[in-house]
Amino acid sequence: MADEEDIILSELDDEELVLQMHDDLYDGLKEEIEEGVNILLGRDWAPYDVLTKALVAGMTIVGADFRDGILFVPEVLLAANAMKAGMAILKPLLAETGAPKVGKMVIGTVKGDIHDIGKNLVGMMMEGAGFEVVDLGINNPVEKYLEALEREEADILGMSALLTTTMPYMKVVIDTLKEKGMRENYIVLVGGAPLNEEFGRAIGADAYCRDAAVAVQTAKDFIARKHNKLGAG
Ligand code: B1M
Repeated sequence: MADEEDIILSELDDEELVLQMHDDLYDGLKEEIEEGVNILLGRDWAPYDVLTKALVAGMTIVGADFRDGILFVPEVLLAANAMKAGMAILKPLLAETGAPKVGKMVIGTVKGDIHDIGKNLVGMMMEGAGFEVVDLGINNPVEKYLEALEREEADILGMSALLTTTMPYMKVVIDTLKEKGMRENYIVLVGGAPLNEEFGRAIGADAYCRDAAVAVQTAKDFIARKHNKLGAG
């Protein structure tokens, strides 16, 4: 049987290559992931398909084995780094050039939470759809969100949380916006693996977004409604 070193990625067909990329992501092989992404792009794959079918699907496998105690933090970090390297190649391709900006979003992962892959992906897809994105990074306290929203005159606040222990912090941010009389100034979208629609409603967000594509569509819908309202008023 061929061992890992014998595999020449460019000689695999698309299906084999995608499966191999899932393995390489699992093993945290950054250079192989970069090579795989470039090969698929060279075969005229749409950047979004490379992202979802090769990278995000691979990360789902990593997630399951992390949950089941088969993989541990150091391995998952390596996988995350490989994923980010692949995403970096796709980023400029997902971003439309010269499109008029349709709105501005401030996005960040909430306090206590350092997961940023999903948030980065949402940011990339939003930029690709013509939004201006201000990325606050990870571990954001409420003050940082509020300060950025005002400074940037943003339309949308996006919050990400990947832990059941950090998702309640989204309510802290929304409640503070309400206390300061700022809530109505912003469209608040939330996302992250442990959330659901019910949670989004319960904390007073405008919408829960299951994934990056839904985030883009939801943002577009809300911005269109905002413009209609302004036009009517
Ligand atoms: Co952590 N981790 N992790 N982790 N990690 C999870 C979340 C976990 C579910 C794994 C598991 O047990 N199966 C589990 C949480 C369990 C729970 O809360 N119930 C967990 C845990 C426990 C932990 C630690 C506590 C582990 C430890 O230290 N013992 C620790 C916490 C650190 C902290 O934050 N304080 C920790 C650490 C880490 C790493 C650092 C090793 C690494 C993060 C690296 C990084 O992000 N730079 C990591 C990773 C990679 C994961 C998993 C495996 C993958 C997350 C990911 O990137 N997914 C994850 C397992 C899982 O989620 N299944 C896990 C891919 C990404 C594309 O999907 O982030 O869901 P996702 O984003 C999607 C949607 O959710 C949505 O769109 C995105 C794209 O489609 N979305 C939004 C996300 N944010 C949005 C914002 C929006 C809209 C949509 O705004 C508008």
